[in-house]
Amino acid sequence: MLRRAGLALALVLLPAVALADASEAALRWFDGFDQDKNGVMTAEEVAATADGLFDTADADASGALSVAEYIIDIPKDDDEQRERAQKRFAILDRNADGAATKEEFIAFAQRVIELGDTNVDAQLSREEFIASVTAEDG
Ligand SMILES: [Ca+2]
Ligand SMILES: [Ca+2]
Ligand SMILES: [Ca+2]
Repeated sequence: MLRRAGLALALVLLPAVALADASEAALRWFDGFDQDKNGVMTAEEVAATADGLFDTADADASGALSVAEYIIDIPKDDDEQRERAQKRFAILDRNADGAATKEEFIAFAQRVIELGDTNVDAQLSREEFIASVTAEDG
């Protein structure tokens, strides 16, 4: 359960992702966080990435993403993708106030690190990440 949650959590942070290439998208997601490209993702990198992402996606500079801002890259006629993205947004928006704050986003990404960090060094390596998103339940 926990291992599958890793992929689910990763996808929550990627609004516009087709399920078919989920693993590839998850790796892109990881590389996006690994800002110094050393193959390891840290909480510090998560926070820095969240800053950049919110600067880009937060169109009205409210300090939080609305569902409209979250799904902005998904074509308007792609109802299935929009519905999935809206479900992911609801997971991200933990207190369900209709706004995904940077704090909520960071808390989420940190959970991904914790779930995948099998050697408990407070860092998520690319190998740990791959293992956590590709593992099947036993
Ligand atoms: Ca890194
Ligand atoms: Ca919220
Ligand atoms: Ca680790």
